[in-house]
Order: sequence, then structure tokens, then C-alpha cells
Amino acid sequence: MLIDVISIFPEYLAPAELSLLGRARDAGLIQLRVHDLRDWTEDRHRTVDDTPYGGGAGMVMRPEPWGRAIDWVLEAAPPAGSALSGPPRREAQREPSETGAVTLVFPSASGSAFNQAAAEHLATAPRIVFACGRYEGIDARVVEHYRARAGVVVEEFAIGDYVLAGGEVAALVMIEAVTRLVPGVLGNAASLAEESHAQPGLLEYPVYTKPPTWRGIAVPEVLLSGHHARIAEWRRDQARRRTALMRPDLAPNAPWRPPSPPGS
Ligand code: JCZ
Repeated sequence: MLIDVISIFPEYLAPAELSLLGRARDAGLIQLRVHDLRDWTEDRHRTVDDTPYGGGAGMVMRPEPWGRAIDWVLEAAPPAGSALSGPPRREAQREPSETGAVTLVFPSASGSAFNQAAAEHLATAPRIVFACGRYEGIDARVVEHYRARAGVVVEEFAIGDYVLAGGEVAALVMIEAVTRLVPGVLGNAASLAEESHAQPGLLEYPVYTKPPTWRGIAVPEVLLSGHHARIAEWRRDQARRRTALMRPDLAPNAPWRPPSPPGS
């Protein structure tokens, strides 16, 4: 998977280079490239913003640097040795995830909910480009333009119902949620398998390790019993109680659906 991020604060993405993702990158499973939007400005002051048409507070990101930056990134050859740089295969032989389409993600407080189903969908994409805005956001014509571009699938995602100062932290969150689902990235494949069996819309059951008693609090007896059926039943019950208590809103939820391909 090749991930490009475009931002006026490329240093914001430094944590993505760490830990889990850093190792996946070294192993060649994930390639991350971070770009400074100002490299695609053409004026002395490297201007990326201007006042909003129609008036109002704050500044809006001008479309021209975004258009040049995104075009450049879309056309940039995949790095040598990448699965994306192999010889072209006949259309009929290709999986939907390798049709060459690029997923262009605009983090936005007004986007659709980025949830685990969305992360699982994005994890099948061979190429993702994150366009991280700042100020009051990016001129709306940029999204409109790329929605009409062949070979580009545009997504606008919000990571939660709160307003961030820009798209960088949201991109970081999405990168972490997506890359841990890429086969081979997570050290423990078993925990992913377990997770995929977990009921969507059910919170996790509480977990314990040694010692059996800590500060006077004992590990629930059933977990020490070795009785696998009773343990499974206890965990199911705990997950249900926890969900009702912490997330009563998680009633059977409409799953997020991937967009239908252009022309269908
Ligand atoms: C650009 N402000 C991009 C995303 N979930 C969420 N909250 N806020 C955002 C977000 C805010 C932004 C920009 C300027 C995303």
C-alpha cells in the first residue's frame, strides 16, 4: 500500500513513521510519502489561502496549489520495487483492489463517519492520498473536480463529531486504523482474526493478565477455570453489559458502504 499525504504541516505526520507503521514501512508493506503543499505555490510568499467569497470569518485554501499538488502526486510513479510498479495486467485478471484506482481522502468535519467498516474498506486500497486542509477548509471545487476524475475515488471522512484545526491529525488516525489491517503489518495475526469475528457494534470485553490478585482486586474466577464455554459466555455477557452502559447508541447500526464504481 502506497500512502501520500499533502499538508502545509508535513512535520505533523512524523508519528506515522514510528512503531508499528515504521516497521511495516521497513518491511516494504506500507510506503508513506509526505508532501508540503507550499511546494506547489507559485508566488514569493508561497500563499495557500485567501478570503471566502460571500464573506465570513477565516480563510479558505485556494484551489490552484491543491490541484497542482494532487495532480503531481497522482502522476508520480510508484516507488521502484513496489507491487504497484509491476507490469500491467489484463483488466480481466485484476482484482477490484488493483484496478489502478487511487482513493483520495479529504479529512473533513463535514464528511461521513470514519468507522471500522470504512477502515476495513480503505485497507483494501493499493493507493491512498490524504489531502489535509487547514483554516476554514479547501475551496469546494477541488473535491468536485476530483470526483469527476477517472481512476480517482474521492472520500470525505470525519473521524468524530468534533472540530479539529486541520486534517492532519484525522489523517494520522485513519492511517493507523487502516495500516494495522494490512496483512503482515500487525505482529499478531490471531488478534486480527479474533477482531474480525467480534460483533460490530459490540464493545470489547475486559481483559486481565497476571498477577491473579492486584491491590486487593482478583481476576474474575471464571477466567482461571479453564472452562472455555463458560469463559466465552462470560465474555459475551460482559461485552453486552459494557455496550449498554458505555454506548447505548450502538444499537444495530447501518454499516458504512463503499461507493459504487463510476458508470454503474
Ligand atoms: C480542515 N479544519 C479537516 C475532521 N473529524 C474532524 N473534525 N475536524 C476535522 C477537520 C477539520 C478541519 C479540516 C480545516 C478536517
